[in-house]
Amino acid sequence: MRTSPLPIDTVLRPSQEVAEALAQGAPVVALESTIISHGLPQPRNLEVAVELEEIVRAQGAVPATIAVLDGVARIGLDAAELKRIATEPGLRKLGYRDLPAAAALKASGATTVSATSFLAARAGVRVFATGGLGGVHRQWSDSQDESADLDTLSRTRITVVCAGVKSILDVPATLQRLETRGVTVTGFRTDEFPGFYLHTSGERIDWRIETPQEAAAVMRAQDAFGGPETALIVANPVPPQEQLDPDLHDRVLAEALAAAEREKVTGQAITPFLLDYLVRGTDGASLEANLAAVRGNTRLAGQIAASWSKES
Ligand code: PSU
Ligand code: MN
Repeated sequence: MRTSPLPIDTVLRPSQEVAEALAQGAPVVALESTIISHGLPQPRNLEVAVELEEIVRAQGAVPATIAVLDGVARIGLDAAELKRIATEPGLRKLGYRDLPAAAALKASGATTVSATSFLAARAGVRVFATGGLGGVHRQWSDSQDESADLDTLSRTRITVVCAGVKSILDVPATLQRLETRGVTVTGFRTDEFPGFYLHTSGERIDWRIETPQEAAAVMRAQDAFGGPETALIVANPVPPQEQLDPDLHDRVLAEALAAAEREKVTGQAITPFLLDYLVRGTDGASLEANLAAVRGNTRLAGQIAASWSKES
């Protein structure tokens, strides 16, 4: 005889503050943890994790940083838990598919966009801020490396505020996949898809929104239609004055891609490898652009969550 499923609270647990906010319909913003553990160098990563939570609070919303700790997916971390994510050696990087194994084996790990989106939606959090999404890698036809972020966003009702997709990727191919998979893409005060470290990737997008209220209106329309639970991407470019110098970007990225090929870096390791190469190869300038993007996205996500909770 088959045993009945475990109750969800054995694998997924919101903090008390997040649970109360959700019960009251107050605004909540999900934040991912892979950017902290694998995307940013120490010790800046912990400072950033704390700062992003403060930015969410300044918009009148409750931050919910998401990670798996000792086999439980946690929605909202306290200061000691954030520190664990930022400093624990060898912390895993968990995508959506890794969650059941991590839960059963009582493992700990930081969650990527795919795992964070899934867990946020499961917990009832609708708005999520990150830096840049994963997507289709260059030379996809050899590696078949397409981030699981895209698959999760094609079947998860979440609003992701991001500075586009990481510029280490094949951006046109990623936009094409998002179209095929039915993910709604909007530009916040822009007609061009942002380029993560760069203000623009040069790719056109079809829908432009001007205010957080318009983003919330798109979300209400998604729910009015019902149907497949797809995501909404709000692409928010880093301001031109805070972007990485485009020539420096292109030069160091070419070096980084060549190094990854030489050193045969593949799979989960490639994204952290390339991001780290860029930080070192630009003397930290890519890090500043990355942080400017994440801060702006977090602020806008707070505003969208506030608008969404007011009107729904
Ligand atoms: N954005 C950043 N830094 C990061 C990431 C995104 O500014 O480190 C992470 C996200 O967690 C994203 C992941 O989901 O990189 C994509 O990894 P992969 O290409 O292995 O799917
Ligand atoms: Mn990948």
